[in-house]
Formats: sequence, C-alpha cells, structure tokens
Amino acid sequence: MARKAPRQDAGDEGLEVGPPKEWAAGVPGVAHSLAMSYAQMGVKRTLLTLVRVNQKHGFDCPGCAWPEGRHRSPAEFCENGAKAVAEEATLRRVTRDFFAEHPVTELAGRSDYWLGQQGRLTEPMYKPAGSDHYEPVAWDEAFSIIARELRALESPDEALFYTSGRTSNEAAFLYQLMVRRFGTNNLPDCSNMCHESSGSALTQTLGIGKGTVSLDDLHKADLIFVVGQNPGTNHPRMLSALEKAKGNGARIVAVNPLPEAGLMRFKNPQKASGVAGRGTKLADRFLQIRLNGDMALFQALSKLMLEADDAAPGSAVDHEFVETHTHGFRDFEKNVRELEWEDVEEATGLPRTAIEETVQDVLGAKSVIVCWAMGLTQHKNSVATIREVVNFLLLRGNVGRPGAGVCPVRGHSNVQGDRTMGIYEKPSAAFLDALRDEFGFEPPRRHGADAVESIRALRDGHAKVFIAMGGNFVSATPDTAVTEAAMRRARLTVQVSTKLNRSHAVAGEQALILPTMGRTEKDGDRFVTVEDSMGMVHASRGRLAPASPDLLSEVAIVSRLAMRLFEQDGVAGIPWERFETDHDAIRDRIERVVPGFDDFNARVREPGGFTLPNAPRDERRFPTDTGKANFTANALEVLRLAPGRLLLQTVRSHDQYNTTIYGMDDRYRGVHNGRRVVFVNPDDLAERGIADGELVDLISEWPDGERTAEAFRVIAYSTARGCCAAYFPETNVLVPLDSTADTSNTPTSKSVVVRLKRHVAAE
Ligand SMILES: Nc1nc2c(c(=O)[nH]1)N[C@H]1C(S)=C(S)[C@@H](COP(=O)(O)OP(=O)(O)OC[C@H]3O[C@@H](n4cnc5c(=O)[nH]c(N)nc54)[C@H](O)[C@@H]3O)O[C@H]1N2
Ligand SMILES: Nc1nc2c(c(=O)[nH]1)N[C@H]1C(S)=C(S)[C@@H](COP(=O)(O)OP(=O)(O)OC[C@H]3O[C@@H](n4cnc5c(=O)[nH]c(N)nc54)[C@H](O)[C@@H]3O)O[C@H]1N2
Ligand SMILES: [Mo]
Repeated sequence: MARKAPRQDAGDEGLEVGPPKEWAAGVPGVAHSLAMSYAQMGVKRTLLTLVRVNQKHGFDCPGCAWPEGRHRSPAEFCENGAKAVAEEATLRRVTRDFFAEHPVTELAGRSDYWLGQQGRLTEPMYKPAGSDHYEPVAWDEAFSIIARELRALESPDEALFYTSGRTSNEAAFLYQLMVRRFGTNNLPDCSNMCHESSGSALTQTLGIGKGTVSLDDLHKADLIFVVGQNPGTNHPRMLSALEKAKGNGARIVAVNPLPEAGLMRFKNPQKASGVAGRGTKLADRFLQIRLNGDMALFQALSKLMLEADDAAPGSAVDHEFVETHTHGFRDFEKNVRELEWEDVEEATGLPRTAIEETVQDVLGAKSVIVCWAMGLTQHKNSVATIREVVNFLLLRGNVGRPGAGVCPVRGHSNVQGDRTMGIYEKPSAAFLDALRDEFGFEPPRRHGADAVESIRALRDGHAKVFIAMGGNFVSATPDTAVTEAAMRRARLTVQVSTKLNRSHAVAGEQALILPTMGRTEKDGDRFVTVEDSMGMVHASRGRLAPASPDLLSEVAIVSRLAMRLFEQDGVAGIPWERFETDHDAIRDRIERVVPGFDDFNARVREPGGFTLPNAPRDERRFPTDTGKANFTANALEVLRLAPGRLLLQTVRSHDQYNTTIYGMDDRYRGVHNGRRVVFVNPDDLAERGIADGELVDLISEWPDGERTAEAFRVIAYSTARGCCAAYFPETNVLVPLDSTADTSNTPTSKSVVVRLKRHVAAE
C-alpha cells in the first residue's frame, strides 16, 4: 500500500540556507525570544510574565523538565522557555466565530504552524456526528456527552485516555483515579514515544525508571557524556550546568551524528561574558556517530576497559563495587569481550582510535555521568542501548556516588511527575493495591494500551472513545495516514487543550474541545505541583488572568467529568467536588498512595520544594528483581542498509515545541523560512548524483509498503555518513506504526530507512 503525507505547508519559496552556527544561546537568543513574545503578548505582558518563570513564587516553566538550581538568577528562563510561555500567554484568541467560519475539513488542511498561530481556545466546542463544524456547548452538556458515550461502551477497555506531559501532579493523579475507577488501564502517554526506553532499561538494571543524578552531581562530575541530545535547542538551561561543570574541571564528550551548536560552544546570556567574546567551549571531544551506533560504542568502551583491567588489574574496573552491588557480570563480560571491531566500526562509523582515546578520558575520570535524550530512545534496540550505558557506568562504580550516574533528560515539564502519579498503562501491583486501599475499589489489573496499541485499537474498531489530557496525539504519533484514519473511526474524541492543533481537526465522528488553563494562569489561590527531570517536586503558581472566563482547570475538568460519570453510583465514594476546589485534599491522597510524598503539603510549601527518594542515588541500593544492579548481555545487531538507502532521524528545529511550531527558522542549523528540508552528508549526495538545494521526495520502506513525504529541499550538511535528518511532525508519515523499539514499544523515529527520489512537480 502506498501512503502519502498531506502536504501541509505552502511551499518553500522563502527558504534561505546559511552556514550553521558553532555556538548556542547568548544575546541573539534572548533578543529573538523577546521579539516573538512581543508579537504574541505585547511589551508589558512580556516583561511581567517572564520575570515569573521558575521563580520561587512563580510558575514552573512549561518549556522542559530541566531542574532549577537552588540559587535562581533573576532571569532564570531561556530563549525557548520564553517562546513556550509566549505561545501560552498569547493575546490571540480562537472564538466561536472562528469555528463558524472554518469548517473542520478546512482546518484539517492547515499546517500545525497555522493552527497554533490562531491563539488560545476560549470556550467548550462540540462537533456533532455528521457535522463539519464545531459549535459552542455548555460545560455541563459536554460532560454529559462524554459520560453518555463512556457508559454506552461494552467494556471500559473500549476507551483510551491519553496524557501529555504538561499535566500537573494533582490533575494527573485525579485523572488516573477516574480512569481506573471507570475500569481500565488504557492510559497511554507521551512518554510512550519519548523516554519509555529509558524507563524500561533503568527499571530492569537499576530498579528505578528515572535518572540517578542531581544538578549538584552534574556540577561535580569529572566527565560528562551528552549522547543523542540537542540541549542548545531543547534544554538550554542545561548548558549553564555544563558550563559550571567545565568551570570545575569537567570534560565533555558529545556523541551525535550532527555537530549541534549547543554542544560545541555556549554563550551564557545571563553573564556579561556571554554578551561579548567567544563563550565557553563545551565539548572536548565530539564523536560524530552514525545513527543507532551507540550500543556498539558503549559495548566497545566496556570491552576496552575490561582489556585495560586485564593488563593492570584494578586499574579500570571497580571490582569491589561489582562484587558487592551487581549481578550478571560474567554474562555481560563474555558478551562484550567477543565484540568484533569490524561491527563496531560499521555501526558507529567511528575510527577505533577515537574510541580508544575516549576510554582514556573515562579512565582518567573519578566520576562519570551519561546524559541522553531522544537520540538514544527512539530506535529498535533502544532499551538494549541504554542497558549498555548502564553496564559501562557500573564497571567503574559510576552509579550512586557524587558526580556520577545516569541522566536521562526528560522532555515535557511534568512528564516524569505524571508517571509518578500513575499515568501508566502497565501499573505495578503495589500501586494498584495502594489505590484500592485508599479509595475502596478494586482497580483493573489487566495492563492497558500504550500509544501505538491505542492507534491499532482505534484502527481496528476495538476502541471507540478517545480522550486526551493535553498534547496533540494525531501529530505526535507515527504513521500519520494510518493514525488519522484510525482517529476518524472513533465514535467520540475529546481534547483538553490550551491551543488549537491538528487533533481537533482530525477527530472522531463526534468531537469535543475542552479549553483549559495553562501554567501561567491564576487558578484562584490554588497552586499545583510538578516533578522535574531530577526528581525535585515543587509548586507552580500562575499569575496571569485566564485566557477566557470560560476556561476550567484540568483538575476541575476531571472532577466534574468524574461526578457526572459516576453520579449513578454515588460518585463512587470519592470526594470529587472537594478535590475540585481543594488541592491540598488531593495532595493528602497522593501522600497516602505514592511513596516518597510524606508530609507533601508542608514540604512542597518550602522554598524550592523537596526531592523524592531515589534508592540508587541516596543509598546505593538497587530495588531490582535480584536486589542488585543488573549487568546485562545484549546481542549487537548492526543495522545494515540495502544499497542506496539512508537512515533518517526525525528531529526538532529550534523554532518548535514538539508539534507546536513557533516559527519557520532553525537558526543554529542555518535554516530560515522553511521546514521541508532534509540534511544529508555531501558525500552521500554526490554518490546519488543529487545536488545541494534539489527537491526530493523521501520514501520510507517497510515490509507492509512504502510511505512518501514529498518535496523536501536537500541541504548538504555535516552529518554522519549514511544518515540524514528532517523535522517532525512533517516526517511522521514515514515512521511505520509497527516499527517500534523492543520492550518499550516506542516508535523508531530516529531510525527510519529511506531513499531519496528526485521530486517531479505535479502538473
Ligand atoms: N525548545 C524545545 N524544547 C523541548 C522540546 C521541543 O520540541 N522544543 N521538546 C521537549 C521534549 S518532549 C523532549 S523529549 C526533549 C527532546 O530533546 P532532544 O532529544 O534533544 O530532541 P531531538 O530534536 O529529538 O534531538 C535528538 C538529538 O539526538 C541526536 N541523535 C539522533 N539519533 C541519534 C543516535 O542514534 N545516536 C546519537 N548519539 N545521537 C542521535 C540528534 O542529532 C539530535 O541532536 O526536548 C524537550 N524540550
Ligand atoms: N517523528 C517524531 N515524532 C515524535 C517525536 C520525535 O522525535 N520524532 N518525539 C515524541 C516525543 S519525545 C513526545 S514527548 C511527543 C509529544 O507529544 P504531545 O505531548 O502529544 O504533543 P505536544 O506537541 O507537546 O502537544 C501540544 C499541545 O498540547 C496542548 N497543551 C499545551 N499546554 C497544555 C496544558 O498546560 N494543558 C493542556 N491540557 N494542554 C496543553 C496544546 O493544545 C498544544 O497544541 O511527540 C513524539 N513524536
Ligand atoms: Mo518528549
């Protein structure tokens, strides 16, 4: 079957390509974000809003999950945090007149950029079956429609409840409570497409699905690997931490197919020295690895360390740590000792000498941290790759002591907290038992559907109602054509959203848009809480007047829906009405169900909040099935492509937040005014006889057929040989639904096999 992407963008007439930048942040960064904020919010609102970001009495930046330091500077926001805030605090509004003017079929033809630019949603809207228009609906009526459709299902498992990672702890806890009381564990979330591979690998090997380092550890580390991550764009505040670590003498190794600007040099916009001068050199070593080569790299590093230790026992392996704290060493050792250098060189594209030199960095460092993001998690062998990262760290006892450990850098600002609150399709028995004991009902035990399984369930007619607490499921998920057709089969789709997006336009037979408040907005005198990437829990208080008087908070939406849904059975003995207005009451319940939240209400009111317990980090204790940290043996499979094929990674530009497109530039990579571009190594272009600047179609190949994304402008760019890169969501059409990571089931958005075909313009 041939599948084509909808052509959303107007074309690339204005596209300009210049040389990529060699450093990130600095003055142009801040000036750029302020210009965007002024356009969305006006000057006064911009200044009032931005001073509240990540301050003690302000709101948590909706930008990313990077933690705030203990000593916050008065302007602890970054360029992209400012853009995220401007996007939410915009003065533009989507009203009922807008929906009267624009039929749903027309909206479905618009780009994500255009949809997002329309502004904030202002009142609940309903699209009845058979209609091509959303029309205003009262909140009460909206809840009745949802309750009616949910009750009409033959089984609670015919409903899907998605969550994106901006939802607060309080809203997430209530949401999963409602869903489980209703009778299903169908709680797919954005994590399924994001750090699920990290969670799977770390739970098995270290006994906790989270990172084991604090910000302080990062400052203290001797050696930091930044692998498969573009912090200059996606976690700009991390650059300050790396700069500080360097100031304390750390070395940094960047592992990436692309020489990302933020990894090379950093100009700190919050320091005078960042304004003038060349800034700080960040990466001391840059390993320009092939896509998906990291498993081979970490195996090779471990192999060389074992060999160094053979030559001088005790010099490269921390035998005492291995003996006392780990399990499975022999199998791991045997496996990596048998590793073939030919395979390593082919998989990584790196010369053996580069890997040997890197081992010298490792042997010279007392404490090592490995940071990573999507470059490691979105491949078929991602879970195995991350297990190899753990093996590598365990060898020298680089877990559970200061300055050392694993650091999966989370994306959405509360994606980690949502998981802690029970947003998970595979909840543990202990969590369900605690929920049962607290609320007096028997939660469903059968595991639910993740994001990919949810698409299949809709496609095959097994699921009929789809509810999303935030996010943009249609644009964020793989195989756009399949996903869109699946979504349209639903009897009812419900989106709790701040802004208009594609998931409102590609909807079920009936569809509801429930507009909600964002982080920046004041919800009476209530506050919510979030957990950052390093397990710190703190309060977030919005200050702005809500975008419209008709918005409800996410907590209120869940509470009122639950009251309607369970009204016939005495609201199921759960005080939803109280929860709606009293967040302390929700936190009291969280304290009793989720470990680590003792004295929640008091501790979260302390400046900076509190840190959740983390057994590997705090006590060098590993709550795994063996009671020790597990070494693993993972068979290396080298991804060998047929002749002429390239491996495509789908990445973020500097002007987007996932599916929210702020603008059409990717400043650090030298791209202006266009997004339909594909970055290819000049030698790969020459081999194919394709010139820089030509227009090509991207065709992905998978056993069930080909998928095409048309008309991408080729940019000759420094990327590893055999690899190319293009932006998502435009390229999601190329990611086959069934191409997912082993164990974690995450779509393989960073290794899509494609070929380039010269584009022939349609008549
Ligand atoms: N401004 C902004 N901030 C964001 C987001 C955003 O869209 N915009 N999104 C948020 C979210 S949800 C997330 S999850 C994070 C994402 O943060 P990142 O993971 O930094 O995001 P990506 O753009 O997917 O970048 C992947 C990086 O990994 C590299 N890479 C790809 N494949 C491989 C590989 O096989 N091996 C190695 N070593 N490297 C590889 C790419 O070249 C790129 O540098 O950012 C969060 N923060
Ligand atoms: N090809 C490819 N696909 C990918 C990725 C990739 O690298 N490549 N990355 C994946 C990753 S890492 C992730 S995390 C997912 C992201 O998937 P999602 O989280 O589903 O997508 P977002 O684009 O972050 O969602 C944006 C929408 O969230 C809504 N929103 C914003 N703030 C709030 C709020 O406070 N409350 C509510 N209720 N709604 C709000 C707005 O309506 C906005 O339109 O995408 C994944 N998809
Ligand atoms: Mo993410």
